[in-house]
Amino acid sequence: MIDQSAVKAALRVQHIETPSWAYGNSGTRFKVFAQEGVPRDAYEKVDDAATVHRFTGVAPTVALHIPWDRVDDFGDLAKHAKEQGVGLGAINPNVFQEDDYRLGSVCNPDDAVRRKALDHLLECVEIMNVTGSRDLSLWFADGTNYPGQDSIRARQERLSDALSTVNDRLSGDQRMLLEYKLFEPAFYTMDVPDWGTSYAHCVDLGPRAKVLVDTGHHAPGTNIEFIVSFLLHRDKLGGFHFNSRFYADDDLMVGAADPYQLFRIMVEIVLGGGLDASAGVAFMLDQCHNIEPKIPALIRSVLNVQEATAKALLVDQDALRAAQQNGDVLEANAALTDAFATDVRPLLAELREDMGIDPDPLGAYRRSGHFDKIRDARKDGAAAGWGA
Ligand code: RM4
Ligand code: MN
Ligand code: MN
Repeated sequence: MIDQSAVKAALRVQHIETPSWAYGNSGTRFKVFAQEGVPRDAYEKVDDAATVHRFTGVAPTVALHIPWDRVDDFGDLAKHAKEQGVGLGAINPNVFQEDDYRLGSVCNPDDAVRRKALDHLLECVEIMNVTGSRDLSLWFADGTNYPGQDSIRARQERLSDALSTVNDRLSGDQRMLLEYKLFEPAFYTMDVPDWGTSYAHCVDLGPRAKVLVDTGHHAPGTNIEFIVSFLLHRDKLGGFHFNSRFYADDDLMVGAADPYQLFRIMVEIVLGGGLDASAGVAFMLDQCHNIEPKIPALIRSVLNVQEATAKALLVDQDALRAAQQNGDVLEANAALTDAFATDVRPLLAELREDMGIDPDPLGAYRRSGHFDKIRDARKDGAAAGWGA
């Protein structure tokens, strides 16, 4: 028998971090469709993250991307976040949007460019010191497009050097999470193409360095839950960038393309103790809402993660283990599929009532009239976004 109150207790403390960049305008390389009511600066992005938290109760932090969210005083931004009921989460350096980075950032063959990229990473550690953020999320667009373009080995050495300098700057409970991505923007080699490369660097770096799994960064057919299980077992799973993909790095809403995959990932998290705070697994979203309204899309995404987690918590682990031990393939599989088939919405509605929030977060947001308010308040000035 599953203890429903234990399930609710686990869900109550699961924190899902939203990304500041998901609140701004975004698009593909073909077109950015401007939306109304979009935040104009980091303060307003924080306000929107606070709105998502108000309606879901489980999204108490927002990740920042530097320099997209650069402000004069990060202490003041942290204070503003606190006043709105949220905190500032992971800091994401951006070393991919300047002309200097044509041949890469920390792996660039040019010393001066490498130094510039490293300085930005170190500046982000300084920002963490002010915001109180625990995690530095590192994603490098570095790689090559053509065979022979640069030395694969030398680039790995440059990467190690930069990572170890950053690692030495971390203090307290600070960590660095190293994200990998199979391809794009480089198409021949990426310098951190897969979890194995990230894992090897993180092992070298020691306990502060962990792997960040962005669910959209794998080849089609990759068994992501295997990676999750392996890394968690080795104490090297730093966290997730959740999103959905149909083709490439689509950045669609998590749980939209393949809710069963999300469930299977959360099953490995639950079985491996990854929901315990001591496991240090950060549940973050990394999405772009190009055609759908942003705040409701983020509410939907948070709910999707929560639903998958609830279903994973409903797996009858005793029955699963017994079936596995008996070699009963069908019963073992049924332990998972039964949990996946359970409608967890009534349980989550109850949980929300216990938490003092509306049981229907999306409906409540729509009824609140909040969107009309921000649309009017943000009529003037330039919306934040990629501006492509
Ligand atoms: C990358 C990667 C990073 C994100 C950027 C915007 O593909 O997922 O995490 O910060 O996109
Ligand atoms: Mn990502
Ligand atoms: Mn991505």
